[in-house]
Amino acid sequence: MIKDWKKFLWPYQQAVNELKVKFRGLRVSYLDQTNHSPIEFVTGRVKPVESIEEKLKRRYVAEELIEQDLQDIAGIRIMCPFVEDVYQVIDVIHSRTDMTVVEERDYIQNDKPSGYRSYHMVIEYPVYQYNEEKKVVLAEIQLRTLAMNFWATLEHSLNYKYPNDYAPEVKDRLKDVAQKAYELDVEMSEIRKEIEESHRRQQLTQNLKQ
Ligand code: 0O2
Repeated sequence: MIKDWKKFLWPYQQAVNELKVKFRGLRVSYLDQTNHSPIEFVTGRVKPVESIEEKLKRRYVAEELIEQDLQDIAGIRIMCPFVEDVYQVIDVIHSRTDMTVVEERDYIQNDKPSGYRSYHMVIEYPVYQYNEEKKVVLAEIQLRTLAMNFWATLEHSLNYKYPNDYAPEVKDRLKDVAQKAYELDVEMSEIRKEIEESHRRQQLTQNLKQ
């Protein structure tokens, strides 16, 4: 087993720190330059050692394959106001030259059996160590709306406290809540479109009057 976890996890911690700064900076830049940021807030974490060990065991991952098989040791979460914003940020991530997308899972269009929705991207991200040696680590970026985050956060905390203790009816109710959260997202997007369209029409009328 890995003896020096601090040393092993350093590049992952560095990746999380740098990515948080970059995506939070992007939000500030959007707000400075436009009237809307597709990023509401950003969080990040390095997977705790106990969770890494549990996942290694559960998936029968050999220690020498840990870096390529465990894609979420470094995890970034980007919360977006609207569903369209999630896809906008995905495009931004694809266009970046400082990270490379190697895998994507769209759990927004294809929700999980639990009702969970988010967009997952695995990226390769280089960090530079004291001797200027470059180390490329994998990091998982989860993108979701505020409504998806509300559901996932509460469901995760319930599952963490009472693992696998749900009766089937409770699972169904949780799934139902996830669907309602998604309907809120869809409705908010429609309202936004209508407001933007009405604003556009007003501007057009004003321009014609001038
Ligand atoms: P944490 O604390 O958020 O990191 P696996 O990791 O083996 O379960 P896989 O295929 O590696 O599965 O990854 P997957 O399913 O694409 O994504 C796993 C992560 O997505 C989870 O990480 C959660 O963050 C989130 N997730 C997936 N399904 C659910 C769900 O039903 N409810 C909630 N709340 N989150 C979900 P971790 O490691 O479980 O937790």
